[in-house]
This record gives sequence, structure tokens and C-alpha cells, in this order.
Amino acid sequence: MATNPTTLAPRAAEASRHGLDSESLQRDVLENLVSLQARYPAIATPHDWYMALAYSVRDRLLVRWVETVQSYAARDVRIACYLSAEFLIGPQLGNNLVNLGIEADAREAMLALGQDLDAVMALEEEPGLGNGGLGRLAACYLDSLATLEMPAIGYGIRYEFGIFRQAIRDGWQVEETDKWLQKGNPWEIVRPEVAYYVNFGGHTHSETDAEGRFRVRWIAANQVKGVACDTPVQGYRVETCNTLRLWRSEAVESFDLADFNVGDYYGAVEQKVVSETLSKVLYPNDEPEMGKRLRLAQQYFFVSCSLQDMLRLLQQKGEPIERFADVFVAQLNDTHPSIAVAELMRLLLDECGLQWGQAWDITQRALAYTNHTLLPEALETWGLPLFRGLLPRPLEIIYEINRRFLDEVRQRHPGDESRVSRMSLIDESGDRRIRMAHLATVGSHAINGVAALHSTLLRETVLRDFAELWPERFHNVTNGVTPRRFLALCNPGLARLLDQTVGEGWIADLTRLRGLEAHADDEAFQQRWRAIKNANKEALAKHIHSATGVAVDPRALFDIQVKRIHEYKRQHLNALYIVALYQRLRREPQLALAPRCFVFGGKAAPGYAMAKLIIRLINGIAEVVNNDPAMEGRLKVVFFPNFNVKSAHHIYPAADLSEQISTAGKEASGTGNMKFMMNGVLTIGTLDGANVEIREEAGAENFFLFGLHAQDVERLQREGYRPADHVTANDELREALELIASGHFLRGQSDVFRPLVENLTQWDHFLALADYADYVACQARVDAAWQDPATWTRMSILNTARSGKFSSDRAIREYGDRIWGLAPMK
Ligand code: 26V
Repeated sequence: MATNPTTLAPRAAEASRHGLDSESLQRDVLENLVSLQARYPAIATPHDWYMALAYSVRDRLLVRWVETVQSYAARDVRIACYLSAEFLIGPQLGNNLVNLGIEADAREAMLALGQDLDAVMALEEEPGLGNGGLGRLAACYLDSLATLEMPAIGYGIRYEFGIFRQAIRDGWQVEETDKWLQKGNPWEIVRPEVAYYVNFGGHTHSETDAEGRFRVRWIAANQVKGVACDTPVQGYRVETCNTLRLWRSEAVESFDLADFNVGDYYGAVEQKVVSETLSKVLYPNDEPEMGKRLRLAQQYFFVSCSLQDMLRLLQQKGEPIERFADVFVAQLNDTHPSIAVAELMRLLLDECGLQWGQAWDITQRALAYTNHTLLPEALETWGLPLFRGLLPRPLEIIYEINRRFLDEVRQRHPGDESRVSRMSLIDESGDRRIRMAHLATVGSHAINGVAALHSTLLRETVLRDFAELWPERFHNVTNGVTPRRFLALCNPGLARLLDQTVGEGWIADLTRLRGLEAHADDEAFQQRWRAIKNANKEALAKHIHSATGVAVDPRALFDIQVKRIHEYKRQHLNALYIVALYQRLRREPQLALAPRCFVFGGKAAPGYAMAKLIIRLINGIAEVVNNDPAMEGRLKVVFFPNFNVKSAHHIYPAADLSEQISTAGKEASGTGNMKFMMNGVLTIGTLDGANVEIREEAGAENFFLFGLHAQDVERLQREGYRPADHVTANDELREALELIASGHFLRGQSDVFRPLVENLTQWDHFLALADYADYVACQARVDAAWQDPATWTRMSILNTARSGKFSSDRAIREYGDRIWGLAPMK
């Protein structure tokens, strides 16, 4: 029964804020509805109920949060700081309920208030503060750090506009702004008192101080203030609640006033607007940088705020500056925060007055760098004029780091000037540019790739000279994903069956899923397994219908490819196969092929024309196939718009087949592949990224492998690849390409897909045509396996059973042991 909040005594209300039972939750939700939303139940909107529940859950996190923060300040612990320009944390309510262990109580409480928990959770806007895998990885790692009770802080940028929302109009991607903060963010605590100033522009001035030491002052042209916006990160069923601290930029008041006093009111306001623009919008990480000054400013802004915050915490702990690297280790999530090498040096030299040698020792011991891509066009560099204009003092420090580093190289390899220029932090081959991966490598004590194959290739290619110089600094840490969100939360049906079969312990120790192997051939168990998958497919079918208007049959094989749209990920290879299937079925309606529903999802970078064209092609194929009566009950094609964490929750658990078909050597790891595997989805894939390890774990017989190996790809490209040969040799492929070029999938407009077809037949940089025939043959094996439900279900069960390695808990333990010197608390 609902309680009248006005009758609650203050003491009782206080106690209820901590209570984890459904009654105290219910009381608190009602109280928050009145005191925070200013609403009574009768007039409350569904969103009011969401806010009231979110605040009630947050209250329960705060107790643990405050205690965790206090214990880090008081105890002699090393704190891992995860520096990342992106944190794609996804919706918070459901995850916090799971981690606090109060989902059932919350459901009961909301029911008593006349609300359905799932409907309330569906109202949450997700913070899209990341592009894809890299940002989501950072979020999974925060979940594991808290769950393993490891002292950690996530540092990043609080973008006002996250990744754009993708709408599909007339088959094309259209970008819309992401207004995730419009209705307020109940998970965030803004801390105006935790703020730092960051310099930009101007010049430097060197002098000798009273003690005769060389000192540099940076006389900045302007300053921006960074304010801490904190989000609690609750571990799974533990007392630890860590912090995600995101920086929001603000104007510096005193600067405004100075301008105001001399009468330049509009100048002052303009300065304010520029300052506040810094944290406005997330850039796509998969578009070439080229002169994006604001992006560099963002990177320096969040890195400087974070390092200053670490220095302040060090002081609060009463530790001397010499102990910085004993108290903190900062992991650089790709090169986006690699300016930390220069900024930490600057803070230690210019602000703390240390000598170069000591500052460099601290910097190297405190920093570690993770590389997330080998694609040459993706390696970050910044032109010198832009860098100098924005960051004159960090640039001087980079020059000095480079001078000392190249001396070392020359000493080790006398006369080898080509090695020196290959390794230099400055690329002098054209316009001079700073190589951020080299800066991050030189400034770190540990460098790692994100899957075994990727780490090997990293040592052999992009960072070869560095791995030769410092082999002991190179590591592999294969990525992982959190089983809390990507299994327990998003697949409650399967989670229940797992609880009953192997015990609840699997959620914090995913290797326990091995206990499922014993049931893989058990007919009754197989039936329950299939029933859960079917229910998930029915639920996805509803989402697909409401998002696209397409009705799909849950009995069809759900063949799914969701990820950013990229030529190297080869959504067009999948599309080519669908076109070939379509032609086959038209020609031979009796063909004994299992009904399939192909689902695609993913955003294209706004400036990436080819990726946008691939989306248009998929939608064109979908329109033709789905409206052809001959395809009814045989073939369906869906492009699910605006793939994000929230829709991912519905997609992974409902898939039968996971498409991981990138050109071997190009996908550093992939993490969607792991999310599918946990949910009992079979993979069709190349030997790329973590697929290699997924296949090793699952067993080769439970993985559909095709395609060239990384060495073949490299050799083929070196020796001269001729895609046209594959077209001539394969009639089905040739006809598919011709049909696309003819405009058949764009209401007869023959010019639109031409560039795509020409690109494939002339260049095919990612060898889609070279892998085509093998892919098609592999898809035939998929079809055969699907037609035997006992075989398929066994494979599905074994995939889940053997997915333990891909928990982010395992990955974080490895970072803790090998890189941070930091053990889990429990
Ligand atoms: C950036 C660019 C920029 C220029 C155009 C091409 C291009 C392609 C990709 C990227 C992404 C760079 C960093 C990144 O997001 N890497 C992803 O990190 C994931 C987490 O480790 C990993 O699973 C993905 O395989 C990897 O692509």
C-alpha cells in the first residue's frame, strides 16, 4: 500500500534512504516524487516516476560511495586512473539495481505504486559519451574495477552532446543531436569546488630562480576552468562504489571581469562562449583528425584537469610529490590522452619544481598506454603549427623528451639515422607532425595491445622499433566485457537458467559457466535453452517492428551484424552475400535454405561517405527483399536504426549468428563478438582480433571460420591484389555486383551505388572479394548446422559455457597484475 510521504518522520525517512527492501524503496520513491519532482502520484508522468526511482537508487549508492572515497584517501593504496576521452556507460538504473542486488525489490516497490519497472527503465536516456568499442570498453572496465574492489577513478569529458542520434530517412543516415541532458541527469553530482584551470595559447618565458635553477613560466593567452561532474560506479554485490569523474568546461570569471572592466563586454562574453564550447560535443573517433583544433584542446583540457586532480589527492593523502607514481598509475586509453606525458612533466617541472630526471622517472612509472588500432589512417598526429599555437609549453617539453630519447636511440644504434627518423616523436616526412603513439610509448612503462593477434602485430609493425628497444615493456591484455550488463541485466531469462544450473556465482566468476558443458547434450536442457532464445527473439521482433515497421518471424535464423559501419568491418561483404542469396532464391524457389533474418545496426561517421553509402545499400536491399512476395518466409533484411547500448540490450540475447567478418589483421579486438558469445550466439568470423581467442576457447568445431589469415592479407597487398580476378572467377559474385550497379536496389537509379561497386572491383582495400567465395561456403555450413536444432543448440550452449575468458574481470585482473601492480581487494 502506498504510504503518505507527509506523515514520514525525518528519522524514518533518513533510515529508509539506506534500506534495500521494497518497502523502504517504495517510501523513498514517493518521497522523492514530491520533494524532487514536485509531483503527487495522480499527476506524475512516467518520467517523474523514473526520476523518483533513480534518485532513490542513487541515495543507496551514496553511502557506499562516500565510504569508498574516504577509504582511498585514508589508506596506503595505489589508485588506477583510467584516462579516456570516451566512457560509453549506457543506461544506469537497471545496472545499479543488478549490482546492488535490489532488482526484485525495486520491481515490487514500483508495482505497489502502480508502475512497471521495465517500462520505467525504458525511459532512461543513455549518456552516449563514446563512439563504440573503445568507449564501451572503458565502461566495462570501470564495472570490473569496482566489482573487484580495486581503487580506481575514471577520468574523462562530460560532453553536453554525445554521439549523434542516427535516423534513417529514405534509406540514408541522418544525424540528429543527442540531447541526453535535456530532462536532467539524476546520476551525476556536480562538484563546483573541485575545479582546475587549464592554460591555452600564449608564450613561455624562461628565467633562473633565486636558487639558480632554470624555470619556465607559461604566459597563457587564455584559461579555461574544468569542473568535476561525478557519477558513482557501484561494484557487483560489494561495498565498493568507485568514481567516474568527467570534466565540464567553464569560463574563468576573473578573465571575464578583467575584460568587462575595460569595457569589452562582448569580448568577455565571447571568451566565455569559447570556454564553454570545449566540452560541448564528442568527436567521432573514426574520422581522420585533420586540423581539429577543438579536439586537441579537449584532450589537453581533460588530461590537465585529471592530473591536477591526482596531485591534489596526493597532497590530501599527505604524501610527498616523490611518491606520485607509488600512489597513482594512469592508463591511457589510446592516444587521445597521450598529451599526459608532456603535461605530467610540465606539472612536475614547472609547478612542483622537480628536476628533469626525477620528473621523467615519475612520469614513466605512472603512465601506461593501450593501443586500440593499427590502421595507419587512424594513428593520431598533430601538425606542429596547430600544436604550438595551442600548447606552447607542452611542445617545448615534447622537444626535450624527443632530444633525450633520440640520443638514446643513437647510442644504441650508431649511424642508423633512418631508425632515428622512424622513431622520432616528430614526423618530418611532410608537414612536421607530432606522433602521439610514439609520445605515449616513450612516456610509458607498459604498452599493450587488446588481443593476442593485435599485440603481436603491434610489436611487428607500428611499434616494431620500440619493441626491439624495450621488449619488456610490451604486453597483451585481451579485452573483456562485463557479464553484469551483457548477460545478467540484458538476458534475465538465461541468467535464471544459469543460476539454476551452475549457481549464482557465475556473475562474479564467469569461468563457472564451464559447468554448463555437462548439459550441452541434455535434451530437456536444450529445450529450455531454446525457449529462452525464442522468447528473446520475439521481444526483438517487437522492437524491430516498432523501430522499422518490418515484421520479422522469430523462427528464422537471426543473423546479426551490429558495430560501427566501416569498410574494414565489411558490412558490404555481408550485403553481397544477401544479394546472392536473393538471386538464388528467385531462380530456385524450391531451394532448401533455412529462413534467415539479417539484422544490421551501427552508425557511420558523419564525414565517411562510403560508410553512409553502405547503409543506403543495406536499406535498398531491405526494401526490395522485404517487399518481394517470393521472399516471404525465406529472407528478411533489417537495418535497426540508432544502435546504442540500450538497443544492444535487446539485440545480443536475441541473435543466433554473430557476424565478425573484418579483414584479418584490421580489427584490434572487437568486443561485440564477446557479448554475442556469452549469450549463446555462434560466430561466423575471420581470424581477426579476439575472434582468434574466441575460437580457441569455444573449440574450432563450434565456430564458423572463413577467410584469409593476417599474413595472407599482408602478402597479397604487398604483391599486388587484383579484385577483378575474383569477379571473373565467380558468376554469382559478378551478378550480385551488376545488380547493385544497375540501380535495382535504388528504384532504378544506377549512379548512386556505382562508386561502391567501382571501389570494390578496382581497389577493394579490405579484400572483401578475395574472401567472398569462402564466406559463402562457410554460410552454407551455418545453414546445415542450423537445420539440425540439437547440433546448433549444443554449439550454442558450449559457446556460453566457454565464454569465461571474455569477462572484463579477467582483463582487469591482468592489468592489475602485469601493468598496475595492484591486486583486487577481495
Ligand atoms: C579510427 C579511425 C580514424 C581514421 C579513419 C579510420 C579509423 C578506424 C578506426 C578508428 C578507431 C580507433 C580506436 C578504436 O576505437 N579502436 C577499437 O577499440 C576497441 C576496444 O579495444 C576494439 O575492440 C576494436 O577492435 C577497435 O577498433
